[in-house]
Amino acid sequence: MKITKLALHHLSMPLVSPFETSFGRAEERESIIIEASAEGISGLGECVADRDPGYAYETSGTAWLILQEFIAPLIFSAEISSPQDIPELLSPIRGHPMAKAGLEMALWDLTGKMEGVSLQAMLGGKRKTVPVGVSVGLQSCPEELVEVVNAYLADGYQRIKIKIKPGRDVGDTVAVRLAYTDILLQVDANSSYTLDSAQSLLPLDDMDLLLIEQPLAEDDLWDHRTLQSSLKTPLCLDESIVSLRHARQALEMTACRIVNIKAGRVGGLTNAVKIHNLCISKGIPVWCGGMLETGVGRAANLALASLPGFTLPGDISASNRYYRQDITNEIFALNPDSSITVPEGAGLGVSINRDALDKNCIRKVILTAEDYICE
Ligand code: OSB
Ligand code: MG
Repeated sequence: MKITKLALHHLSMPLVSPFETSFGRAEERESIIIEASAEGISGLGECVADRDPGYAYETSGTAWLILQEFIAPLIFSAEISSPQDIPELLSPIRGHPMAKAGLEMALWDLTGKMEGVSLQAMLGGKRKTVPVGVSVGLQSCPEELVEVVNAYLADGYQRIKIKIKPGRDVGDTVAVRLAYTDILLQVDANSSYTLDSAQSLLPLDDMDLLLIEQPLAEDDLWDHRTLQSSLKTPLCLDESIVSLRHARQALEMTACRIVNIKAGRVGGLTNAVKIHNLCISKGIPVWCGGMLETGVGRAANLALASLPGFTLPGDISASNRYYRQDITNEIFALNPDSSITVPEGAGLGVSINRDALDKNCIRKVILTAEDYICE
């Protein structure tokens, strides 16, 4: 197929409650929704880069630039036979995985709609529902955190992840563990420790955690290996796994025992599936991370998480945990068994609520093949 039009919508959406991590506090979530058109059909993608470069170096601003100036011309000049060709097609652009992943998602959706096949089926997922948990941001004090966790447990979430940072780690975790001795519990530090300061995390090793996520720097596989060797609890890498090669090297050196897979972080669903396949072959459990996605990215995460290697609950909570009004007509709700149902419609299986999209849009651009190709 030949892509003839790309529409980019830069969104800023109010979160139902502020989300605080070791890298900052957010009351809104930015994203870029990408609509790619060919043969009168269009597909949706979501670029998960946020306003600030706190989680990763990409931002909604850098992704906007890269999409317009570098990705769009490559896409318009190519004959695309499968979304799986996108990583190779975009390989002349170094880095910027979230910008690439957003575009690739739109082509998965478009292909699925053209062929009448769901993303789940295209990726090879089978399960009708996927187990999910909730990621709980830093609160003002441990007592407040326990109250927030209590409310999510009451909603039906059966796995809790809490954010930690230096000075807000053991105390917070002990408080939740003492309040709820039996729940599935894990922590996420978002790269806020060094090998030295991570010594303060050693008491967590006796709190029956599912995993400790990304304690050390993004570009530091080696010190994760050292830390993992001193812990019984599995380390799980998020930020550090930016490619299939990093995943392979992390597993070869036992820098972690579990992998968090986010399509945005690794340049798209094609690469995400490859990392999943590698982890299965090595007996490493994986789970699907989240980036506070809208219904568009959430639909993609559900399809991905339905693959057989995703054996731990994902950070794919119900729509109402994030947004009062989402931009899709489909709203994802939590099932009583702490799962969410995978969409079955063609492509992502979701449609845009235009009013909601426009209401949250801070800038928009429409790019056409003629704008770029001079004949
Ligand atoms: O580290 O997993 C993370 C949100 C934004 C950026 C990074 C992370 C997160 C979350 C929330 O933990 C996951 C979600 O519910 O979408
Ligand atoms: Mg994380």
